[in-house]
Amino acid sequence: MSANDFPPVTARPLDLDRVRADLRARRLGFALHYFALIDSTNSEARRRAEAGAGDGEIVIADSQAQGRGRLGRVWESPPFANLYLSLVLRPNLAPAQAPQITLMAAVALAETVGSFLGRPAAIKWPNDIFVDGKKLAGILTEAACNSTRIEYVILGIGLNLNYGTESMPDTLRHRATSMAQLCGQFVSREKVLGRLIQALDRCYGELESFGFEGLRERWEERFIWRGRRVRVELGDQLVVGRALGIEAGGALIVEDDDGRRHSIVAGDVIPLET
Ligand code: BT5
Repeated sequence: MSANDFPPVTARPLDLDRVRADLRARRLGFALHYFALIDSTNSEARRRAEAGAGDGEIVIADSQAQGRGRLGRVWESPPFANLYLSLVLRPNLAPAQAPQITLMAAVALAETVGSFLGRPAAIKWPNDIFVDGKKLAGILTEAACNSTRIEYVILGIGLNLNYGTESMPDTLRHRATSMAQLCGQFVSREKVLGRLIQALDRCYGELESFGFEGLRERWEERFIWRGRRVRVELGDQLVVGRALGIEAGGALIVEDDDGRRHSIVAGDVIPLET
């Protein structure tokens, strides 16, 4: 076993009673629905939301058979090692503000991870959490809106905790990391889960009560490419310039060499210098 792999002493179910006992949250996590194995916590949370689940209910699983990323990509979800959770949110926000939920979650995740590691975690646009140049966590938000309001948002989070490099598929080994790899020791899933729910609770409350501005500043402080030159490929259009930050709607702002500002909603962004 290498220093980057970990023995399977965490091969036990999450102890949610412990999480509940320590949880200090106002709105989130009063209902924690646990599954040893599920297709995808996002799919289960959506089924529950459609059946009337309330704001703040959380679906959590020890493993996922069809964990997903964005655009149909796979989220590796081995059993007992990591956190896979999805929140049902019914925010008091207009549909145009739905992307702010994802940005808010990135801030809460980065703050939680940073407090455990004792050093900052970075956010890679749109919503990956990176430490030491490797992906530690991802967020998948799926919203159901009508013309005037958000009906619900499913906020899915995958956070690698005790995932050893040797357990990772080859495609991830050099691109992904886990809290245990970064700390050099096992990390309590219950402790991180509790702190993460509390951070989400705090940031979600802030977003609804005070708006997005404060969260935007914290997002931009952690933005991995802030001020750096990037290349953005938008279909057959190419934008080269400096990444400045994000707009309230979640678009990336890139200023090209002629001083023109572009709002990037989707596209591949590649940093041009280190
Ligand atoms: C994401 O997608 O990063 C969003 C991931 C959200 C996963 C959670 S788990 C709970 C909930 N239920 C679900 O079914 N999903 C959510 P994206 O930006 O598209 O990144 C996907 C890419 O990340 C993959 O193509 C891989 O390159 C990489 N990847 C896959 N599994 C990973 C892992 N465990 N750790 C780090 N990187 C991973």
